[in-house]
Amino acid sequence: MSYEFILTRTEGRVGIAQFNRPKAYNALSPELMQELMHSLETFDADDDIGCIIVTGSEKVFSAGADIKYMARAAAPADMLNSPLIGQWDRLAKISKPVIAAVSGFALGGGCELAMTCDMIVASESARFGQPEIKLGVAPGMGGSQRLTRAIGKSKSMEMCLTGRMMSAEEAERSNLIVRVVPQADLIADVLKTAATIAAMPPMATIANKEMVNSAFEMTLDQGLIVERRIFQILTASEDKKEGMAAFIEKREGQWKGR
Ligand code: DAK
Repeated sequence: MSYEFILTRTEGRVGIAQFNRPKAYNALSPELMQELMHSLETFDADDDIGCIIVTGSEKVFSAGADIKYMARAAAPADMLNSPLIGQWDRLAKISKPVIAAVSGFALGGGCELAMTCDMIVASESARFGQPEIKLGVAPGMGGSQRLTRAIGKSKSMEMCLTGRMMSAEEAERSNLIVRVVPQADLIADVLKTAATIAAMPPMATIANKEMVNSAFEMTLDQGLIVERRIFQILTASEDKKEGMAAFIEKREGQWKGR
C-alpha cells in the first residue's frame, strides 16, 4: 500500500497506519481520510493481520479536520455533500481491533478519530481537546457523545465549552485512555498489546470487540442478548474446540479463524 498522506507498515500480524501530513499538523483533509480508510479496510480484509494501530508523529497525532478546507464550505449543503462526511463512519465499521497510539495534539476531529478507535494509549506529550467552539462550531464526528460517555458530563461539558486541552495524565485519570507511557516507549508498548491481540483466535477477537461496543451503544438488556447470541455462535467454532483442548493438553492453541 502506498499513499501520499498515510504511511503503512506491518510488524508480524499488526498493521500500522501513520498520518504523514506534518506541515498541516496531520489535519484530516478528505484526501487523507480517504487514504486512511482505504489502508484500514485493506488491513481489515487481510487474514495475516489481527490488530491495527493508528498513530501520528511525536509532535502531533492530528490537529483535527482541515480548517482551511472547512472554511470554504459556506452552506450546510456544502458540508452535507462533502467527501469529508462519508469517510468518517467507515472507521467504526472496521471489524478488527484498532488502537490509537497518541503523542502530541489530538484535537477536534483528531480527538474524535482517536476515540472512535477501540482504545487509546498515549505518551506524556499527548493533549486531547474539542476546541471547535473557538471556530464557531461544535464537534461534528462524535466528540460530544464519545467524550461524554468516556469521561462523564461535567468534564466533557467543560472541555467542549472552553476548548481547553486535557493532558495525558488527566486523560488516564479520566478513563479516556488505557495508560500513559514515556514518549520513546509508545510504539513498542502499543505493538506489544497489538501483538497479544493479534495472536488471539480471530473470531473470538472480533466477537469480543463487538460485545464491548454493544455495551457502549445498547441498553443492558439488548447488550446481554447480543452477548448471549455471539457466545452461542462461538461455542460452535473450531477455535473453541481447539482452545479448550489446548488448555487441557497444556499447549498453545493453533487457530483456524473458523
Ligand atoms: N487544519 C488545517 N491546518 C492546520 C490545523 C487544522 N486543523 N491545525 C494546524 N494547522 C496548520 C496551521 O495552519 C499551520 O500551517 P501554516 O500556517 O504553517 O501553513 C501549521 O499547521 C502549524 O500550526 P500552528 O502554527 O498553529 O502551530 P502551533 O504549534 O502554534 O499550534 C495547535 C498547534 C494544534 C494548537 C494549533 O495549530 C491549533 O489550534 N490548530 C487547530 C486545532 C483545532 O481547532 N482543531 C479542530 C478543528 S475542527 C465532521 C467531521 C469532523 C469534524 C467536523 C465535522 N463531519 C463528518 C460532519 C471535525 C472538526 C474539527 O476537527
